[in-house]
Amino acid sequence: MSTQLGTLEELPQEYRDAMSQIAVAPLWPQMRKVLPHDAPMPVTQAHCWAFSDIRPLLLRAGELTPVEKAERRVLFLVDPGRGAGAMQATSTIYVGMQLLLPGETAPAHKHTPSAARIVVEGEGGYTVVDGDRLPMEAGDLILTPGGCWHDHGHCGSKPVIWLDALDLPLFYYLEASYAVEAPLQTPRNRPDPSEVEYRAAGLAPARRRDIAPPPSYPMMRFPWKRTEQALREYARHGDNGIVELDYINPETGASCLPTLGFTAMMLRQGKSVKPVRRSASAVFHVIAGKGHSTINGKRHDWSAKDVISAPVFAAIDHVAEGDDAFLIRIHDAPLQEKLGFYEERNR
Ligand code: GTQ
Repeated sequence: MSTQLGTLEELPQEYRDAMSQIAVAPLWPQMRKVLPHDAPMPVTQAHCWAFSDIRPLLLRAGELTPVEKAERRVLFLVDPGRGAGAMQATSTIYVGMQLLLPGETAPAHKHTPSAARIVVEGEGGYTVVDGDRLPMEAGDLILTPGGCWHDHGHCGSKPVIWLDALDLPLFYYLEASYAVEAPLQTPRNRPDPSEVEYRAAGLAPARRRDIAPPPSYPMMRFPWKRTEQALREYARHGDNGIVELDYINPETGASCLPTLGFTAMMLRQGKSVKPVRRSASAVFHVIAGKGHSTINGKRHDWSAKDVISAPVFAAIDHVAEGDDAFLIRIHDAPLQEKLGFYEERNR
């Protein structure tokens, strides 16, 4: 198996010019770059963004730029492997920290990419998704799937900050990304489906499926309180392995969004967790606790509200220090499964 397939430089200059002129190029000098042996060569570099670094700059954005002007007041997290301005934390995952000040609203829009929010700080924020008003409490996961109208508001008294996660890089690359704007929605005067139709795990409304098929996105809000409770019980009575729960569509059991997966994790204090190497890339958001993750040999220390990225096939060890830690892993396994290549490898 050759690793070197010939270079562009060894070809005569006049031949290279002739190719450029008619807009063609030889594959062989670039073949190994696009088809490396045995495993991909990720561009993504693992990184840890400390919330304590982002917060002051985000609050400053609140002074510098009114929300009316910004539409969405967000600082997005830039993969160091891609460099300045890259709207990617990994190959497929965009994440940003969004700020809404008391009394502000972010106008309604819908777009082709799907999004989800994880609430980081503050009380009184809400997102209206297709007419349902979803309260945003710390740690809640709020979905705004592609094609669903959403606007944000804030009736509390202190700044609200949440983490946005979108499959924007994929949609942008597909030349499929665009948004449609609209005025604020008038929310229905009832609690959201997580409080009504899907109040308890394993229960879903009985429907005449022939005339009323379940909605594609039946539940848009996953309250953190319930998730934490479920993780703690699972940790107490589960098989003592890795304590993880996937966020799923309660009607179908499929991932809660089409391309992005969300997995709640509990790390028991002092215990090292070494998951399999996955073909999916990941972004971890720390809900509570502190610890460190060694990713491909490099240690990243983290505490509550921080964000850590990991490239595809990363070897990752997590350790929670002091107390149990809770994280949400955002990943692209659902996309890879749909495309038929999701893979896990032993280390
Ligand atoms: O809140 O709708 O970070 O449309 C990027 C694009 C947030 C949003 C982002 C968006 C939004």
